[in-house]
Amino acid sequence: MTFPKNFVWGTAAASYQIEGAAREDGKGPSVWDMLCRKPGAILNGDTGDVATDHYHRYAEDVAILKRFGVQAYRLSVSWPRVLPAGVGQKNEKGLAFYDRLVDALLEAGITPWVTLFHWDFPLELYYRGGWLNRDSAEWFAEYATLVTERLSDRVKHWMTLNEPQVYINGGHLEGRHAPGDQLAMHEVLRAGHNTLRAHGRGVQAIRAAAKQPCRIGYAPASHPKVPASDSPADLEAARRAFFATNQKNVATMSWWLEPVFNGKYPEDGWAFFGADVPHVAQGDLEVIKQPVDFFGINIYSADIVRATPGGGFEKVPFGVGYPRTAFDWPIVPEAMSTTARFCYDRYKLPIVVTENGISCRDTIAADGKVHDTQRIDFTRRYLRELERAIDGGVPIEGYFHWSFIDNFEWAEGYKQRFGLVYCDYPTGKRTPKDSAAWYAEVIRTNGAALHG
Ligand code: IFM
Repeated sequence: MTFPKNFVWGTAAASYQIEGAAREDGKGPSVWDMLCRKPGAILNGDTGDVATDHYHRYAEDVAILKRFGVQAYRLSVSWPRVLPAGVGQKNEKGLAFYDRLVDALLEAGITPWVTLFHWDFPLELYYRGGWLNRDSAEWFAEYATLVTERLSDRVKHWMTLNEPQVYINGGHLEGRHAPGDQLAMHEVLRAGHNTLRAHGRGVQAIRAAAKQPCRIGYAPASHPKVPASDSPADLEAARRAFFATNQKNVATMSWWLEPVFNGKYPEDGWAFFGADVPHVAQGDLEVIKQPVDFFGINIYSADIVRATPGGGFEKVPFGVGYPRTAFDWPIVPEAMSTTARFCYDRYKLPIVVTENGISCRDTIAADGKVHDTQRIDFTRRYLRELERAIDGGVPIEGYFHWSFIDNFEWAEGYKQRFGLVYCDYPTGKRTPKDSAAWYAEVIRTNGAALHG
């Protein structure tokens, strides 16, 4: 059977999406706290003020993870909770929360995987220019050092940034994510360059401050491309489409991968963005290209792509009634196998699926349970494709289901439920869904239950 013996089965969540306690124990505001106060910015005027109240209920949450045999939990640290102004004065109570959480996880036999930045950028630093300011890379390094000094006696798995494409594109170009800006392309690319520099400085800071050997990764979003047929021409077309930088936004791959893994911006993107490309100071690319230990990748939907005459590619429209999630994202399980394959072929780093999951219109049924058969079916299909990639020789070290619990889905507020555990927001009551028990069995059998 395919999943290696030491395969890591995990779940994931992120600070602003679950913690709540937005103004407690000395936490500073983040850009998301700010955006949530802007009329019309978030569906139904929802905010992360309380979210799932994980800040207070973390012990109960860890007990649920333990009950379902989850081996690893991917959490993120809230930068303004530990450094209220982003730099300078640290907040002891904020750091103590992550001590408690990490200790509880370890005591439950669950390995913490810590992401340093999952979008809750300190508001005070936004007022100083945010990612547009070159100093942002140094601010991030200061924060990374603080967290590493505090947690690395217990934490051995680190990720720097989650989905830079999404917070730079959504937050700085489209304005639907925090900080809600709609900047010119040259400014968007400048913010992107600085966040890439922050990644590099973050890796350096973790390595310098870690109290024991550790593994460091990066967790970009993916924009998977799946070939329309088994033909080699379509496969290569999908690969070219996956790595192409050819649209007037930054929701692409190579722009975010080539500097990190190869120390250069992709040539097609550099030509495509023309006068808008960022100023690259001497030494920047060396800083960005730090050796990392694994390639974290978040995988959800995909485009279907076919070859066109002359070596081109084009998207194939989804047919009428094609299966979709509650978010309306097309369900394309082959996204797993092709994305893992393309990333490994090009960068030769072990892969960890740092996010994968589905939003469903879950409800509590008359029997008090949540029968989320669509989530089970989705996850089974995606995991089988992951298995196919492993069979094909791609070293895949782990899988983190997004998400452990329903949570604040950014501009969509609480409408989209991604959890294995249902959260009744008015009361905070947790109800593990059928998928949680199913996933527990997948973990217990190291994947054999996918075929049961
Ligand atoms: O909820 C988000 C997460 O914060 C980042 N990746 C995608 C998820 C689902 O949209």
